[in-house]
Amino acid sequence: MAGGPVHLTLIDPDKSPGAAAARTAKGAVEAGSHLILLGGSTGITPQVMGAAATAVKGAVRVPVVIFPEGPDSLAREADAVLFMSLLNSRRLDLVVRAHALAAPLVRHLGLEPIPLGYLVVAPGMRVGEVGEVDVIRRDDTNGAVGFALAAEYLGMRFLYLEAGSGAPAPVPAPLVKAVREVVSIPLIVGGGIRNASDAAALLDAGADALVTGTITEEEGLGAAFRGILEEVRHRRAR
Ligand code: 1GP
Repeated sequence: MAGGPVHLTLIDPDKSPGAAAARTAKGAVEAGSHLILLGGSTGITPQVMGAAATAVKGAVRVPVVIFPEGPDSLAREADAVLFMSLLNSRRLDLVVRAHALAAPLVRHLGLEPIPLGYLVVAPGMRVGEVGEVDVIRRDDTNGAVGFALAAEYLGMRFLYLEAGSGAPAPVPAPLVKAVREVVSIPLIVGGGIRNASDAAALLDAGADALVTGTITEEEGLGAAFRGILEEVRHRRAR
């Protein structure tokens, strides 16, 4: 992407409501994160999402984007929403039908929809289970490439490779590299990124954006988080 890779901080407004979300966002942006994603829990209400978005927007000047769990997680106080198809789900609603129900609400709320293909790689964690996903095996580069190219050919603007929140290891770098070699849309990679060496391997494989969530929930904005940001920052400065 122009200017080099970016980092996205995922904050769960159920675990970090309102002012807590704003504190995390402020610290993350001060450390160099480029965008705040709000989401992560099932059953979030528009009120909780709206309060978090308002608080975060009051604290930082970066885009605030909803990582949706369904129409109930949408709130007009955010800037945009990942308008994402769960490409390898067995649930038709998560591939496209929920989108037909949510689209008029996205329009009504004035949220910018960001067209995105969401591809879950093993282990997949909770999203793999709840989303009834046929996860991409960690060595199945051909499978990942097929979905990635299909997403691009369908006109999706971004591809998100997800190992699942809290995954013991991120999406394998060779899989990211194989996808990078064939698609031209930006690659977002998340799930299980815990330290600078995870970040370095994924960035060197061609990730355009890294998403972290669990690390700030469990370890705060300490050395590991800053190490990840440092890997992103020095690739931008090159
Ligand atoms: C989840 O990819 C994100 O959708 C972030 O994952 O919580 O493991 O950082 P972690």
